[in-house]
Amino acid sequence: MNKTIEIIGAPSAFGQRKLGVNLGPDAIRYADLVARLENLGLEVNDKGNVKSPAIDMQKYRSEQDGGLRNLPEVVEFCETLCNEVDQTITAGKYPLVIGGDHSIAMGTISGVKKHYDNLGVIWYDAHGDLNIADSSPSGNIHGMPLRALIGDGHPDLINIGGYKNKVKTENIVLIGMRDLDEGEKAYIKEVGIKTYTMSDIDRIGMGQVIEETLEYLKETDGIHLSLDVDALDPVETPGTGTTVPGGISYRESHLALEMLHDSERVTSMEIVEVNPLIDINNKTANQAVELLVTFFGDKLL
Ligand code: B3U
Ligand code: MN
Ligand code: MN
Repeated sequence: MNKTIEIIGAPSAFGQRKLGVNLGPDAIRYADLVARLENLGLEVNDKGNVKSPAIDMQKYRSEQDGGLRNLPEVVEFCETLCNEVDQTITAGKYPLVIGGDHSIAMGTISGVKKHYDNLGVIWYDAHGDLNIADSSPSGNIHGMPLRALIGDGHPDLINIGGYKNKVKTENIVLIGMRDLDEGEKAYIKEVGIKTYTMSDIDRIGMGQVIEETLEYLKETDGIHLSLDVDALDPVETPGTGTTVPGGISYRESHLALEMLHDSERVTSMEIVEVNPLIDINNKTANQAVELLVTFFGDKLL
């Protein structure tokens, strides 16, 4: 990596219902992110956290009818993040966004996509995050960002950054899937999104999953990696809001990130859904940092 890595903290909890995920960026910083990347000989600049709308506790705890919880806050947050990411890339730096719940991906990717004609996206997650309000079982917007980036959903979500249709369905690879809602399953089949479920990973192995992913995305001019820590198995990685058993191991995740590093194809990254308030001794943030150190080029030998 010859670029400066620019860390952008995205302390959103608006996309779901568990406070603490907004503290994720600092939990990751306190696990020594900057020093550990600098130890690899890399140039690192921490931009701090983007400005978040205030959390109104009463509203946050309320039921909020309408199927899109905290919509104005999510939109405001993502617009700000989109601008920050855009500025980082314009300045020739490598954006590393640390979340924050997964709704922030609408901000990150809206900023990234301004710089690529044919952006690929790897969505490493237990979930597809392909809901629209009507198919969502929860009204939580962190279950909708990928669909909004494709161009479906509430106008305020699909137009973040002032434009729509940021990601083509044929440029997406889902890895780690094991909790898809019925509407999401139907949508994946209808539009044909490349998907690796946990059983695919078990059958062919993570090495082949990543090789095939890179081959599948060969026409893209940049790849964004959106890594939700709930892709990992909750026995090893407990500090996240919507855990699903039977996940990707910490070890398989290192392999994936090592191979993605070696490919030199991944041009931006975000890591999301670290929630220190439901973690054990900041274990999940520590793992996030270890995974990032691997992604940015540390070698076992
Ligand atoms: N698909 C469910 C659950 C979920 C999605 N993303 C997370 N959980 N983290 C939903 O609420 O949309
Ligand atoms: Mn997610
Ligand atoms: Mn998830």
